[in-house]
Amino acid sequence: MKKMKIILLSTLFIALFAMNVKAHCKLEYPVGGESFKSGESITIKWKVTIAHNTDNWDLYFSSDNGANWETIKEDINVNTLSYSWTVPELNTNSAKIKIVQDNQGTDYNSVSDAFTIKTDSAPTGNKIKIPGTITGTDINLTLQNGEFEFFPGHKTATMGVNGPVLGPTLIVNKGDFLDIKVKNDLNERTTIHWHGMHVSSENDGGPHMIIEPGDTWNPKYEVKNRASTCWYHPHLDTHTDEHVSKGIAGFIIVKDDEEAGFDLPRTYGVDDIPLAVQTRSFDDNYQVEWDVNTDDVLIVNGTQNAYVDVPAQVVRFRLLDGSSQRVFNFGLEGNKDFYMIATDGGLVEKPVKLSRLPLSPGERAEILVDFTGMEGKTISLMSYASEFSNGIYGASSPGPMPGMQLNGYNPNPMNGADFKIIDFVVGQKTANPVTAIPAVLAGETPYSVNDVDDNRNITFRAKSPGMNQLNGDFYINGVSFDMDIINITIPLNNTEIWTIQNNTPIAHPFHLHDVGYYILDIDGNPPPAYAKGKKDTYLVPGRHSTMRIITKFKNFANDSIPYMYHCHMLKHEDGGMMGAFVVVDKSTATNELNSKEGLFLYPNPTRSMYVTVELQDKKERINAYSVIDESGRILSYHIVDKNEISNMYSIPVFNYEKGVYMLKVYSDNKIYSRKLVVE
Ligand SMILES: [Cu+2]
Repeated sequence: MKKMKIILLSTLFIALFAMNVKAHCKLEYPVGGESFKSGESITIKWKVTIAHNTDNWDLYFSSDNGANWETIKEDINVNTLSYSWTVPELNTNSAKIKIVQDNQGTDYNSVSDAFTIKTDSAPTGNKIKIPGTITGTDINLTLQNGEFEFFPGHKTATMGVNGPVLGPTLIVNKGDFLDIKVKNDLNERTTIHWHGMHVSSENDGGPHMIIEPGDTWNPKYEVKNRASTCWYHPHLDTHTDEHVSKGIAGFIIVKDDEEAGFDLPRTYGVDDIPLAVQTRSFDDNYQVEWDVNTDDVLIVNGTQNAYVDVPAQVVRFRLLDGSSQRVFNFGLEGNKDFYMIATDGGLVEKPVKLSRLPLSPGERAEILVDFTGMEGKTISLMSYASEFSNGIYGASSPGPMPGMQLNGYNPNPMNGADFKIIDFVVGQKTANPVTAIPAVLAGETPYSVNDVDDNRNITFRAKSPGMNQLNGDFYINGVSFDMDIINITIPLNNTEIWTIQNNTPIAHPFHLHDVGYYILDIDGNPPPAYAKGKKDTYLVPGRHSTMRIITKFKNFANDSIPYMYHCHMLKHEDGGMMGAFVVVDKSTATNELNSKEGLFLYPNPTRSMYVTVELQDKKERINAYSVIDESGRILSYHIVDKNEISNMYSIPVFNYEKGVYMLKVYSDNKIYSRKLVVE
């Protein structure tokens, strides 16, 4: 009986005791999200949150997200609320710490979220390749087929420049006169376009400047750009995606005195690091796929799961979205601030403090990140694509609603998700580090709307409406790209506003060759702070959004070889979402053949592929023209597409034999006749 009483009492006692000892604790450091280096000493901290008892603490560690626990230290005195711990030698991003009150089991514990541990000698992932450089004005580039191991142990057929994949960084100075030899050792034709460079159309490397296999193309030009980050890539009609996806792309870094006057990092590969960010699709045999929407492999400078060593100081990154289609939403892990110092067109007025920077295919930006005091730490550059609203290639749905299909797009772990671009592994400072973000830089003065000579409309629409329309093709001003048609003819030195209206459900990056542009407004609102400098590519939102840009077509005129304006989603571009424009210099139209009766015709006599017709009265419009030979036979009668009607038109003459022809131009209320001499 007495024994029974004791058992009852002790049961009661245990129950009471258990109620009294809800001694809860809270881990205060690490809490998760941190990154530690193996061998680093950290102080684990915790606090008591509810009533306390006298039982001691046990500390545990998991390297596999809590599946298995190892003891760090048991029986730590109850009055101690921290413990100094040396981080073990391993690489994991799923490490956790657990504090447990001794003898109380897992009911009374606190577990951190996952944190990262990286060893000194072997950070997780693959060390990035920094492209080699070519300096000087004689530049030799060889386009070649190759093989590259994007996946260890598996060879992928590639195209590269002076190597199997990607190409060297060209480092040039404003004012340099470049003599570039591009030898095509591929067994197919291609072109090389200097994206962002302000050069004449014959040097621009658009679809008309074809380099046949075995041939060498020799563009020669003066560098007129301000200091900036440009790039080069193929631009062959209907094959751009294939040639870029197989690996042809390289940086161009332009330097100038203005940029040199600021205290900015500029030691290439050390504190001035180019990052070509691309996504790719590979088939089951590890071969590159193009003209697809299944890009699920991220590479930076050709490296998967990349890291780069950076010094513990201010570091400059030159970001390029070199993807075929994907838009990235760049940001730093933990929302650490960074500073944009340059857009496509070079330095901006002052650094723009950002936590996010979206870039679409073709766009570049230069950013500064301050790693001061972060020796031994690793921080990831991320794409926070979960923050994209639908209607962007990169969001969870590329159309405004999930039902609008894009073949092969989902499932893809990158779509609408946050993912790592690259790890920055912070090491020691360099000898002469840049330690501060400059307060001011130097921007360019945008063109004034008061100086505008002409306005044009550029309208995007899907070829066929309906739930399948995202699969393309897409039209600009109602037509597909045609190698033989010049869509827009622009007088040299015209300042123009282009209103780009996107009547499709998806955002398209609009790229303008030759001159770049300033964004006036997007749907009536000023552009975001990171898009206020000069751009040459920018994402026009979908669903009837309108972007207005202003630019001036200066320095270069050529009646025959056009420049391009196009969507820089390469699948769309190859599918015809591109147009051609020529810049024409009518000051050369001086003789009798060129100008009379209110009509300019130039060049005339011509050896060009096109001649320009321009009505002096800008309000008059060219509706049609005909070409008649000396025997009176009509060789051509062409009605101008209604989207291309203006007072100017470029007439193709490349099919005509040498000789004298009669050109008839039909305007709204007049027919002009003019002798045309083809030499
Ligand atoms: Cu597009």
